[in-house]
Amino acid sequence: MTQLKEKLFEKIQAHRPRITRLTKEFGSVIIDKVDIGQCIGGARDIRSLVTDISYLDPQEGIRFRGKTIPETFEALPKAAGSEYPTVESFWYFLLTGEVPTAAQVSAVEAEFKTRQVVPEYVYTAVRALPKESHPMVMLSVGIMAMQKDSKFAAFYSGGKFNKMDAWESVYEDASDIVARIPVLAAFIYNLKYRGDKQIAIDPKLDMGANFAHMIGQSEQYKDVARMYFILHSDHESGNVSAHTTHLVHSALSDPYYAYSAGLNGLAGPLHGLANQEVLGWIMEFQKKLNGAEPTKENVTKALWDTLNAGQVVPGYGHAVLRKTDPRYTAQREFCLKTPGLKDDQLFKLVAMIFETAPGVLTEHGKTKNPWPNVDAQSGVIQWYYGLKEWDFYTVLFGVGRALGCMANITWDRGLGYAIERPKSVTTDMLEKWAAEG
Ligand code: NMX
Ligand code: MLT
Repeated sequence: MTQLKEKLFEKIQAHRPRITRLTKEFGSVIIDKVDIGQCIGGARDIRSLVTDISYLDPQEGIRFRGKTIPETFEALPKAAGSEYPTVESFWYFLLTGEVPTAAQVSAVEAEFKTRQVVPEYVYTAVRALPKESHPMVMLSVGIMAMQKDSKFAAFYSGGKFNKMDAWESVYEDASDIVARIPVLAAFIYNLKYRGDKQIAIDPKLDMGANFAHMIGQSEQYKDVARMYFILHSDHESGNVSAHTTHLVHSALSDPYYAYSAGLNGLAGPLHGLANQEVLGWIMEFQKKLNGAEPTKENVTKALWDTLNAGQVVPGYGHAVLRKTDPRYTAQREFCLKTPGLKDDQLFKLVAMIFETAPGVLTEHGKTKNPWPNVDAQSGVIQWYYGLKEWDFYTVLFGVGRALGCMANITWDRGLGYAIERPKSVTTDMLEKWAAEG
């Protein structure tokens, strides 16, 4: 067993009695009630999931294992020569809730090296898709293709399946997925946009740095990749990608089936695809300006044009958050402290949209949250560093989100959570309850 797996086992064993006690002694304690609006309106705010990996407060935003974004970046050991932690140190932290030592991070890095090689048949499967396929289709198919080697599926069908040990093979699959997904993503990038000019893994580099290297990016982009993957990792359990992954895995479908499904949810424009939509919106706006300077007036008009056409303003609003997303703020701060980026025209336009859109959305009066989310700021950074193929941006999100989804389902199995199966009702029933008041 690796050090990380041993530590995780210790944590899972310590946690199990808490879940047993809650279920046995306090199972009937009421923590929420459901109204008709929630039943029709996407189960909004209903407390019906449990995770200890992250928690989203509507005002404060995300905490990973109890730490805010600045606290997380501050606490974790940094990559050599960088202000940012490695993704490997964050993975240790998400899984165990403990800040790793430098030696523990090195052990995870070494473990990832042994896991990160993507089998050739996966590349063959992705190459067989039409080149015009969306890169999210390629990513989802690539993950699905790897299912053949699932250790969890082998454990289940091997005749010795038992609930107590099942987490171990989920951990194996989850770690393989996390280590391999940036390599698969880099392959897709090179296949689609660089004429299939592939770059080999550099075994000396940490995960974020190796991704930068594999897509032919600059030294500075290594920190962009580390920051991006960590920021996009997890947003408690109710978001579409995390929830889908959890739901599918709850049927004991293995992590490959589960995460491929999660990615398919992430590919929706109201979820992860919004970062692609933001860049598309900005480019369309610039085209209409036809060389004129962006001003508050023409930004306001473009926002109203979008709203009046019955569309949403991408990158704004949130199902839980009621303030500016701290992931937006973390990326904005990255822009402000990066020479060149802070004076970049596109960054200035994004900043102007930030000044304008909340007022317009408030006046429009529909959204419960007029403030920007993570997607409003992420694309401009990618664009600045030359990653201009914006239909790839959701793939970057998918690489980061693997960390949270895989940590969550490893714990799901560790704690033996049940198959998820909420109850549905009919419209007749709702009308009857409505009439009864
Ligand atoms: N622009 C215009 N209208 C909006 C927006 C927006 N950005 N956000 C919400 N609304 C509308 C929404 O469509 C709904 O209208 P209707 O009553 O006609 O159906 C109304 O405001 C109430 O919606 P909310 O309760 O505020 O939002 P909800 O929880 O249903 O949806 C989002 C949350 C994130 C789906 C929604 O805010 C949205 O569509 N935002 C734009 C897309 C986006 O940025 N998604 C990315 C989210 C973060 N991520 O990475 O996943
Ligand atoms: C996410 O990161 O998953 C999004 O902000 C959407 C959500 O939390 O619902």
